[in-house]
Amino acid sequence: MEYEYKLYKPSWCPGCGNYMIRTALKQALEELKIEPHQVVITTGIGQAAKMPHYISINGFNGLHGRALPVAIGIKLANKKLKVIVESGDGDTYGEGGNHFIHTIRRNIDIAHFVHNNQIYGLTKGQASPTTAMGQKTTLQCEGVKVEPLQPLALALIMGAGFVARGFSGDIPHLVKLMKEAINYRGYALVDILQPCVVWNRVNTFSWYKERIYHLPEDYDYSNKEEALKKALEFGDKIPIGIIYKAEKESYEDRFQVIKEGPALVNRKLDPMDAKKLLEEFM
Ligand SMILES: Cc1ncc(C[n+]2csc(CCOP(=O)(O)OP(=O)(O)O)c2C)c(N)n1
Ligand SMILES: [Mg+2]
Repeated sequence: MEYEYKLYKPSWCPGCGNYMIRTALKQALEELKIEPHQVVITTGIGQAAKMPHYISINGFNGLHGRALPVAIGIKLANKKLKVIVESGDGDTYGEGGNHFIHTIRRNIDIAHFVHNNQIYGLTKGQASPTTAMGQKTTLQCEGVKVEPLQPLALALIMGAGFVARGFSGDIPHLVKLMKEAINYRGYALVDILQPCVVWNRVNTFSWYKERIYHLPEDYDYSNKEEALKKALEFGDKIPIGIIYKAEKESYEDRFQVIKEGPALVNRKLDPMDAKKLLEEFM
């Protein structure tokens, strides 16, 4: 029997973009016929990071900014699992910025869905790394005085093989992106624009809707220079879709010991095997 993911009542605010991301995630997993024992979601801390509490899925909350290292450990131990990381813009690009950069260098087989509401939601509206320069927040009352981080361009420059942007207000399109990212072998980033209806009164649903457009059918996502231009387009017009995609060898496949044979977690380990190694020192 095909599995239907159950949903639990969230503590998200009414109208929050997180609901649509959860709807898209449920649909993507069900359409790909992935059952709960085949998938795990790791998150950090934040409103976005509560995702595994509200859907019947294996989940692991790491520390703030630490969703990716947990995901890497899980994937290396059990390569058969589909590993998905969900977290906020602050969690991913701020506290977890270092892990973001170095996970891309590894190209480990993870689908990474960032709920980018351009604000620290859980902690009540401080600027995140993607909040626009000049935007007033509950903390930056004179406006933000640093330039925003460009996540898609950064991912591209670091060598990510799958870079996409979605919008929580366009669920069918987001489902397609999520399915492509889950099926991609390697690190796949989907930055999802997600209005925070309480703490970010600038980047609202209508603000995004006025600016967002779908990349055209004939857009060539294998052209990295074009992709970089699209990745940097964030103003009067904001493209959504797969911005860049290329095949790359994944991290796991670079290690013969992981690539061949069963998942590490399924191998029989006899502690006495270590005896041979210890004998050297006796
Ligand atoms: C190391 C550390 N620093 C700060 C915090 C406080 N904190 C918890 S969630 C959060 C912001 C989360 O923002 P984001 O990742 O964008 O998620 P959102 O709530 O917007 O979905 C902060 C600053 C923490 N828990 N740990
Ligand atoms: Mg946020």
